[in-house]
Amino acid sequence: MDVCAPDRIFLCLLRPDKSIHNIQTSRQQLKGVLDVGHALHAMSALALTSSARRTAARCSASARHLYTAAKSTPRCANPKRNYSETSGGSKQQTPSGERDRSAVGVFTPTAAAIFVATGVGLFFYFRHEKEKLHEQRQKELIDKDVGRPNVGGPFSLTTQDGKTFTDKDLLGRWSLIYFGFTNCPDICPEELDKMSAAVTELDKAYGPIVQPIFVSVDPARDTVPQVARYVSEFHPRLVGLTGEYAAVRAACKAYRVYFSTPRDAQPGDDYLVDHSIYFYLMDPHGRFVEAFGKASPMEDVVERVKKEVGVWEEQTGKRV
Ligand SMILES: [Cu+2]
Repeated sequence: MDVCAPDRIFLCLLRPDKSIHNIQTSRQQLKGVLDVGHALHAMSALALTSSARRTAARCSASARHLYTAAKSTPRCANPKRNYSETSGGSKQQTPSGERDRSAVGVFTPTAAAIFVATGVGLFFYFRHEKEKLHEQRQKELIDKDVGRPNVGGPFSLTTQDGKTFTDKDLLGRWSLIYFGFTNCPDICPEELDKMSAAVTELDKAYGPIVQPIFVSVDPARDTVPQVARYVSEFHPRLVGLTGEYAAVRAACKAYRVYFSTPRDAQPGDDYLVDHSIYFYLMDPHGRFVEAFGKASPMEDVVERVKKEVGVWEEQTGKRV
C-alpha cells in the first residue's frame, strides 16, 4: 500500500477477536468517521507496528468495537510529498503534490539562485581568463626582452644644424638609424635611398612617426656642413649626426657597429672606410627591434615596421 499518498487514508478496524482489518479510504470519509466519534485513536500508518497493535488491543477490551484511524502522513520517504492535514495543501501544490507552475511563474527562487550563481561563475571565469591573457602578454614581453640583442645605448653627437642630439632624443618615436660616411661611393647612398623610401611609405601610412637618422663613421671629413649637404639629398626629415672621433666611436660601440676610420685621419686624406652595413629599427623606448641589411628590400622594411607599430598599438593603445 502507498503510505506516501497524501490523499489516501488508512483505517484500521480492530475486530472483537483482535484481528485487524485495514480499510483504505479517503480523507473526507475519515473526517466523517472522526466527527461521529467512532474512532478513538488515530495513529500513523507507519506506526502500525506490533506495539501499536498491542495498544489497540487494550483499547478493544473496554469497547465492543474499536476503530483505529491512521492518518497517512507519517514518515514518507519523500519529504517533498509530505502532506499537512491542517493546511489542506498549499495553494502552490497540485493534488498530486507537485508545484503549480502557473501560480509561481517561471522565475522561481531556485531559478533565480541558479541564475545568480551562473552569473557569478561567469564573472570569475572571465576575470580569470583576462588575468591569464595579461600574464601571457607580460611573459611574451619579457621573453622578447631576454632575446633582444644588446644594441643601442648612450651617445651624444651633433646634428647638421649644430644641435646636440643624444639617445634621449630617440624616445617617444620610432627610429631608423644608419651608420656610414658621406664619401662612400655606392653602398651608403643605396642604403640611405632604401631607408628614405621606406620612411616615405611609412609617412603615408602613419604620418611622421619614424625618424630617419644618419650617423657618420668618418668624423674627420664629415663636418657639420658636409653632413648637412649630404642628408638633404635623401629625405627632408633625415637627421645627420657627426662629432668628435671619441663621440662617434662611443656611439658605434653602443650600436655594435664596426668601422675602420684611422684615428689620425685628416680632412684632406683620401681613404675608404670599412663599416657595418645595417640600419636599425629602434622602438619609442629607444630599444633595438630589428636590423636591416643589404638583403632586405624596402618593402620588407616597411612591412616589418608596420608589424611592430601594430604590436605597439595593441599593447599600449597608442601609436607612439
Ligand atoms: Cu658606405
